Amino acid sequence: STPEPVIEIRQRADQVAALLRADVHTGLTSRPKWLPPKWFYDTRGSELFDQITELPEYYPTRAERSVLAAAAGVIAARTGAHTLVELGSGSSAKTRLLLDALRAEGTLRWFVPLDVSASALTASAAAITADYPGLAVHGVVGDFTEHLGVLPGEGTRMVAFLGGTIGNLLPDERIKFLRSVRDVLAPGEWLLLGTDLVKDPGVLVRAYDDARGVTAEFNRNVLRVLNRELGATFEVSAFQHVALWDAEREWIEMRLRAERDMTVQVPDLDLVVSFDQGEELRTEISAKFRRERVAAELAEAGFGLRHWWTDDQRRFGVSLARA
Ligand code: AVJ
Repeated sequence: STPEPVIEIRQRADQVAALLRADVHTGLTSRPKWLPPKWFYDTRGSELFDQITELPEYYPTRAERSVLAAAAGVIAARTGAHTLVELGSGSSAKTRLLLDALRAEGTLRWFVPLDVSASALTASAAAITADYPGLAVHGVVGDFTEHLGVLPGEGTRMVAFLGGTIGNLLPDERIKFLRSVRDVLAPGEWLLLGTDLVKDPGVLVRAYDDARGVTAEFNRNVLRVLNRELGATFEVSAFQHVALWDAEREWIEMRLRAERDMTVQVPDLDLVVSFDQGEELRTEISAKFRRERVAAELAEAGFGLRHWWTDDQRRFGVSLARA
């Protein structure tokens, strides 16, 4: 019989709540105002993100999947990984391509998904356990920038960080994060990293400002999270979705623009925040990469880039790096 998946809690709900309060206080009292993108992902936000991945304009998910479908066999043969660790695993959809290849290679023994969402983790751990008999599934509830700690598993480990989520970190946060991954790996273990690539700005902006307005809803959802979790009084529909390409820093920025002067109460923080008409709140950066930058940042963190793949249209890059 299949064993139950283990779920290890490295971050409890009350700790998440304290981090939300601290982030919102810092961000809404800064100039310009900002909020970290991790707070998009409540149940509704995760559903909206899943819808985004199916939009015609949002190519990264499909492009990365096509790379993984083509490269999974080589990844499995080259790494011979016994443990697959997936950071920010969400619903673990693309993970199955890697699990299948490692199973075919005959090395797969452990799967360790790490996600901030206990509900997403529990659901995906149960589904993977059911579909991969004999696989030990050990989920970790935590933040990948804080709770890598000691990674469970055995044998050679491969840490997968897919979807281009590394692009949501600022350059100094990225290097700190990559070093923390390097620190939990032994020499000879592996990092598989997905990065969206620099391309025509029109294509990029459309991917973050789709015709159906799903991304706009996803963006505004962060205000609903603040209303629910902190008793805030944001009038969600009075904020306009903005997506722009910063050509110098090579990242997409999402913002919410106040359509008129507004005062917002945040009772749980004893805070009153005012917005001028047209004022913008930054909610996400999504950096786009070139191969040279990926290689340089990996090297700075102590990794060697051993393989680089892209889809046939060179929209998305996947790197296999050795610690
Ligand atoms: C899942 C974080 C990689 O930055 O493209 C999608 C999130 N934001 N549309 C991204 C997102 C707006 C996505 N990541």
